[in-house]
Amino acid sequence: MYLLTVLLLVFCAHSNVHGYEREPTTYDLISNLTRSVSSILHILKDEKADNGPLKNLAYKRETYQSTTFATSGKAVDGISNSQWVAGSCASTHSEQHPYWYVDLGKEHIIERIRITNRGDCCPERLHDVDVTVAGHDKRFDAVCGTFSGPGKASEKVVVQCPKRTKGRYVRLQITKGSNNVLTVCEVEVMGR
Ligand SMILES: [Ca+2]
Repeated sequence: MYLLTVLLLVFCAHSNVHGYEREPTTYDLISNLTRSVSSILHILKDEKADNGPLKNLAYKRETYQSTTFATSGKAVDGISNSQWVAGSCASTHSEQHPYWYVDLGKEHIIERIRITNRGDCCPERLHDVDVTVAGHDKRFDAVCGTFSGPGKASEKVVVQCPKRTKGRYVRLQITKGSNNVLTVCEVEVMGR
């Protein structure tokens, strides 16, 4: 029923745009029908793209952070081990508003962010984390969500973005308090 409605709407739209000053020929009708089918295929293709399988877009992408105590890339190495001695957690030094971000390489639809918190020590350090998204211009003005915390040991924090959030860069930043250390053992950006 939905398809039939779309077909009729698109067909009518094409008929209006290409209004006839004469009786339409069979060629005109076939031509319009072809354009209508083509439009529908594009609509279906877009819908399919929106509903495709989610994958971790951050895996082994370029990463950056405000200061470095443990390298930022450890958060996208595909290893979620939350024990510091495993050597797979990224961390900043202590500062007021530390941040970490990943470059996904190109713009994607982003559904949610999953953050693995440190498990062997100081999980409460993860608090008041703003997750924002930016396009090519690196203006992090699209808010995905906030984790107020404080985090629990080895917690998998999930921040769900508003529907159809799109961007290339995803940033985590602690926005409240002072003497903050941002430590993340894995950051997965789930999207398409
Ligand atoms: Ca890791």
